[in-house]
Amino acid sequence: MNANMRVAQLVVATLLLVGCPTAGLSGLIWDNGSGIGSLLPAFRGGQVGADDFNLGVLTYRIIHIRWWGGYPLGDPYLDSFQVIIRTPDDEGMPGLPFFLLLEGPNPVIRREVPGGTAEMPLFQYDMVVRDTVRLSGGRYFLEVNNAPDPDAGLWFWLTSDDDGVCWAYDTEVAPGEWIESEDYVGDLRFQLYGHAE
Ligand SMILES: [Ca+2]
Repeated sequence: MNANMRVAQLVVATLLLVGCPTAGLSGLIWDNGSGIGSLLPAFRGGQVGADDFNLGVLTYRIIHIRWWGGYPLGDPYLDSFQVIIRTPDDEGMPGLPFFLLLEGPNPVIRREVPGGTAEMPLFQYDMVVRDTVRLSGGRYFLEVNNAPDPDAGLWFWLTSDDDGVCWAYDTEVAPGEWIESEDYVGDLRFQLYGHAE
């Protein structure tokens, strides 16, 4: 290894340590983030959403999660995100929590992005994963909720297309159960960054 390579490694390591949410971001390992589907909220107020991803056969360390959303009432409030990675249950639905990535040690950076309207601006959210989150190959679910308390306001997760499938933790049709989206279809818009180990 020559000196230039050492410097380059040091720069990369420094970027990771600093955790800048946008600079030096590489290692896209799951991409549901390229498009914008319907601007209509994918879920009813208070519902929690999740979508699946598949890492194939390799083991990955997840270092950064990015997702997009907005506020149907047009008034961004103080976010309080809970981000959870779940394994599938026996029926292929979102199952037990595998990693709970809470807001406290994982501050979420919010910034407005093009594509919204004056009444409903759209936002990108970036979270540096500070814990060691290592996922062996296979299928998982990413759940993101933002203070799903109607008194705190409403937040919705943008979809990335209009024909994919996502899941909602239902509060009305089948309380306490995950249901597969049928009436409000679309993959949820998110990206995972990391590296194979
Ligand atoms: Ca999906």
